[in-house]
Order: sequence, then structure tokens, then C-alpha cells
Amino acid sequence: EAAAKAAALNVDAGAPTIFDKIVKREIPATVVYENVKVLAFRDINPQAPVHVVLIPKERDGLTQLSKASERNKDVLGELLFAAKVVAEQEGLVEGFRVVINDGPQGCQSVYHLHLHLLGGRQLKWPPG
Ligand code: DGP
Repeated sequence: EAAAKAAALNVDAGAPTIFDKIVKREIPATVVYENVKVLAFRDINPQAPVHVVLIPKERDGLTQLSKASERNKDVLGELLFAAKVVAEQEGLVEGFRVVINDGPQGCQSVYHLHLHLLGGRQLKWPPG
């Protein structure tokens, strides 16, 4: 929780996050999909056999979904469609889940908006 609060403070400063370093290839990540707008890579702490994080390459103020503006609508669509493409690519024919964590209560830890794509096992509902 302390980490979530520290990250939330960072947001206001508009500080770059670890995901900017991944976009710039300054730190390694296993990239599974990329297009002009979106980068998708394997989560460092996977919660399912397939756990991919999808991000807009340009954060453009999108620290979290609750901060989205009208101008972000296109990239939000790009991200959701990319999640479908990656799910197909990963062979998730039995189903999958897409999650966006927002803010401290949503357990968001990185303030560069991202989708989680989870699959490859029977997921439970409701989540914790
Ligand atoms: P969230 O809690 O929704 O903000 O998710 C952030 C996710 O990002 C979390 O599941 C772990 C992942 N993550 C954090 N740092 C790195 C990293 O350096 N590399 C990779 N591949 N994933 C990371």
C-alpha cells in the first residue's frame, strides 16, 4: 500500500515510469506484440500462464484510466483491440481476461495506463 501511495504521488509530477524505459528499450522486456501505438510485453510477475501487459507507447497524460481525456479515446480502442490480437496470438481459444487496475484501491502500481491480458488457466470470479 505504501508503494501504491508513493506511485500515486509520482503521477502528479508526471514522472516517467519503468514502462517508458521498456518503450525506449533501456531495460529488457519480452515483447510479444508491437504496432505504431501499442507495445505488449510479458509481465515480470505473471499471475497466469499467459500474462501480458499492453501499454500506449506515448503516455500522453494517460497515467490511469480515470485521467483519460477525449483525445485518448483512439488509443484506448487500439489497446483493447491489441489485447484481442495478442490473445489470439497466444492461443487463448478457451477465453481470457482483460483488466485495468486504477488507483490505490485498484492496486495500480505503475502510473502509465496499461491493460493486463490474463489467460491459460481457469480464472476465478470475483477477483480479490
Ligand atoms: P499494475 O499493478 O496494474 O500497475 O500493474 C503493473 C504491472 O507491471 C505488474 O503486474 C508488474 C508489471 N511490471 C512492473 N515492472 C515491470 C518491469 O520492469 N518489466 C515487466 N515486464 N513488467 C513489469
